[in-house]
Amino acid sequence: MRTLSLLLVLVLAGCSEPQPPLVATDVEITRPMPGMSMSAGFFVLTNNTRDAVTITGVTSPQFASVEVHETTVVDGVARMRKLDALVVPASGSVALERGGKHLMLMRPVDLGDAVTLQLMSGDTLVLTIDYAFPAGVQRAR
Ligand SMILES: [Cu+2]
Repeated sequence: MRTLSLLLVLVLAGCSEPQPPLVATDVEITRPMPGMSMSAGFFVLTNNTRDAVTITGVTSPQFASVEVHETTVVDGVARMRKLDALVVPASGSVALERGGKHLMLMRPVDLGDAVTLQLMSGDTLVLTIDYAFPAGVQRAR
């Protein structure tokens, strides 16, 4: 029974700290390249619930348009396509990263030192991400 009790303690310990249902980590947003009106957003979304969360839209006060894209390489040529939905599996995570799924932030509006992203599932706001550009890094990458 020792193993079972230990497991039970671990499970209870896990429950004692309420976790937010959806968490974004490793957030990085690029500044628009000079002369360009597009930025990219990368982060890992982790779903702490037992139900899949489907992101159907992203809005930002700093960009006129935000889309979820996926980069795929076809015959050696990288192409981006727009995704209509981004599913974060139950008790799982999805990574938005260079060369894969990512956010495309288009047509900046009064872009300063910070970006706010609002992730929507239908009409429901499921997560707000506040990101500040690293100080002193003005150069686009
Ligand atoms: Cu893109």
